[in-house]
Amino acid sequence: MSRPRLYSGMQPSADSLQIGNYIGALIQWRDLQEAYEAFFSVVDLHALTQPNDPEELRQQTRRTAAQYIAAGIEPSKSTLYVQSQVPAHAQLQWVLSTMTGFGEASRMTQFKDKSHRYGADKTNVGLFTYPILMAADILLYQTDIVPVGDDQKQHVELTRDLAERFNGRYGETFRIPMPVIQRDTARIYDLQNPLAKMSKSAESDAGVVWMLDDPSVSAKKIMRAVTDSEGSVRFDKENKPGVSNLLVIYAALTGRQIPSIEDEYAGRGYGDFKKGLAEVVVEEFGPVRARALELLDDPAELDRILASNAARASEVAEKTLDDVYAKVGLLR
Ligand code: AQP
Repeated sequence: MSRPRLYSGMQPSADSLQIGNYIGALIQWRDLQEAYEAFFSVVDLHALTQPNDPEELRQQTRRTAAQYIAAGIEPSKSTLYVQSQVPAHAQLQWVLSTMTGFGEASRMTQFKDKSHRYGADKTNVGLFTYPILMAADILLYQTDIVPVGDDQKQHVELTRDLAERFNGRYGETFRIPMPVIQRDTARIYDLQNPLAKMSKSAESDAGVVWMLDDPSVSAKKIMRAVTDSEGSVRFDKENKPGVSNLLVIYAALTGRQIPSIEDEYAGRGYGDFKKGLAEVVVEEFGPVRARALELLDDPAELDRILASNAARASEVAEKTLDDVYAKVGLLR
């Protein structure tokens, strides 16, 4: 019996992913790839909405793919590919954009936030149509579930609306995908500003732990993480956001429950706790980093893996696109 389909992706918007990407997404992806027929994309077309140096973007795309594999996404089990290598994404986006209301797209809060942050001069139309490209990504694969952070929920809802609209107008074409929202506890915050989410595009990298950072650099960042003056290791998101964030990271990487970590560090200072967490981080990411760097040492082999996975993705995507083109009246 065929497994249900899963689609997710990340933007190659930095040289390295950060540990929020790992805890909030990659760990789940790795587990879900057993039960689902999974498509994991490096969404380079989405990354074009930000200014990029072309050679840098190519490198960041390879580096992102290498980190997926190093984190345990198996390209022989899941389809791990680069979005722009499957032309159907951009082709379906055009059709869907003709069915999206201007007002509807204008309501997307991520666009409102980002365009406000960048200012009108630096806001491109691609940023505005970003959610429609995301809808195309998901719908091409007849996806059942889309694991995303809660910030992306609105985009998956738009995807569902567009799929229902298309199906209503032209007959059953797209499967209606369900968002699977990661728990709030899977959200990781910036170590220097524990009220802001840890992000690849953070203004300062002092509070961002990169997956490919040298272990000694990551350890230093953890030792310098902002805490509070209370001195007790306990979870209290509202009053102790810094310590709570460190506890969430600790628990996520060890599979332990937060109370058991609180018990272990009861009566000990933040220094000990941070040292313990630094060891956990170094232990987790040491092998991931080594594997990613090994893959990046042989870009030709990595490109070969990505090309064969893109061919596999194209086979599925082209079927959906053909059906769509025929239904909307394009000459086949
Ligand atoms: N801090 C985080 N905590 C938990 N999950 C996170 N994700 C990102 N940051 C955290 C999850 O990682 C995936 C990456 O998605 P993306 O690259 O498309 O963009 P993003 O969510 O905007 O991630 P970044 O790191 O903040 O990238 P930039 O700075 O480029 O926008 C998603 O599943 C997300 O939920």
